[in-house]
Amino acid sequence: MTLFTPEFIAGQNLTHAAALASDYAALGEQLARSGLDIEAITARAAAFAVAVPSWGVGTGGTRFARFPGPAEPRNVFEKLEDCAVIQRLVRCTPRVSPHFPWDCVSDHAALREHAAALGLGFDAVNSNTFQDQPGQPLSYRFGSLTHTSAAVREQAIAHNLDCIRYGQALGSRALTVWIGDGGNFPGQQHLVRALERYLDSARTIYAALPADWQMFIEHKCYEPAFYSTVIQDWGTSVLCAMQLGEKARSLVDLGHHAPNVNIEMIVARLVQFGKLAGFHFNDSKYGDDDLDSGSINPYQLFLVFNELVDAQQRQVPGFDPAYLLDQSHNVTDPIESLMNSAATVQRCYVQALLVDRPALGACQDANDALMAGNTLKRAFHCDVSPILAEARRRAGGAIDPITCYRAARYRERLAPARPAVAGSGSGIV
Ligand code: RM4
Ligand code: MN
Ligand code: MN
Repeated sequence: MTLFTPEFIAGQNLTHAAALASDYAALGEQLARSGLDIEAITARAAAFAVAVPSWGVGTGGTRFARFPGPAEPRNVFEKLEDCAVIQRLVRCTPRVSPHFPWDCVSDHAALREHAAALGLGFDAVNSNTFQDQPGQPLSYRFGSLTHTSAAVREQAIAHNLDCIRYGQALGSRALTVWIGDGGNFPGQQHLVRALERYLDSARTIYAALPADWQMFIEHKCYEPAFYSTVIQDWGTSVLCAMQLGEKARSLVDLGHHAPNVNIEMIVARLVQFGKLAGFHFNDSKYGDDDLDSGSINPYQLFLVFNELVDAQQRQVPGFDPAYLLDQSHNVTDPIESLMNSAATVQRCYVQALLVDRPALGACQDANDALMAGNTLKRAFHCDVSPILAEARRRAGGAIDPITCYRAARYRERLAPARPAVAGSGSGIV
């Protein structure tokens, strides 16, 4: 951590400062021709934040293998140190989303102080009833909140209540619930009864939410249940959220849909009915690949932000989605991947700010499909890199975060102090 001092970052920035100043000025002139004030846009970029998943700083893996990298974080304190590196360099990731029991400690208030000393706060807390923990009395092999056994359901509910308490101590204001429950074979589960059991369990959790908290319900179409996942899509998730009440909303993880699903349209629907909790940003080619945001389909991410900026500008009441990353890394350094993703999400937000909305609305009214599409593409094709880099520079971050990170040789220097541990809690598996 002490590697990334303001002096070190400023020193690294010297190499890029002149080019940035000139690119920023050129982009400013270009935008001014369209009536846009670059300073206003840079201010919006600077105000943008996306939370980092604590589980993302470990190397993930697949069902087949995990290839740990050097100097992996071994506990939540070290995970926070890595998150602080990300924030120091990109300056748009001030909060961390913790996952329990992976991030459990004996004193959560002390953890909060540790984070604050690193310049970090906490975002939504995540419960985990998709794995068995050592010493756990009852197994989640056949489900958790929807299990046929009341005792298993009670254990899973109790864990979620614990998560709310941990989150209160950490300063969080939301609980994200994702369950892997479901069936692998037709006939394995009674489809209606499984969802009834979910609603019963979820009601108990909902009732324990503090007044200013929200419950984020996360859907996913498959895996680990390959035939009939209980909370399989946004329809089921929003129906449950509506049953539970005001404080429950649907969370959209971009990787949790079948290929080619129109996710931006789902977002528009959730916004329209006041039920959008927020996002787990990542990208995928096939399913829940958990790749870096925008690495496969950056236009889709832009179109999602196009809906979000539209809602922001229409001043939709209660519109305040949570932005979180959720990804896993098999072949890259997690710090680098998370920095890339954070910058890509911020980039799409800024590009969406450039959309000429009156022109788009006129095209829509006139049924000018071609020019409507071109209006969006015009914003998407604009290279807003100088705005992102300038926002980072002004906030004390790196003009070029990856180059700056590599120059410090963080992993190499940290490796002796962070030897590999067998069965480390890092990563998804
Ligand atoms: C799931 C889902 C959840 C995350 C876990 C680790 O696939 O995306 O959000 O908590 O992975
Ligand atoms: Mn997720
Ligand atoms: Mn996922």
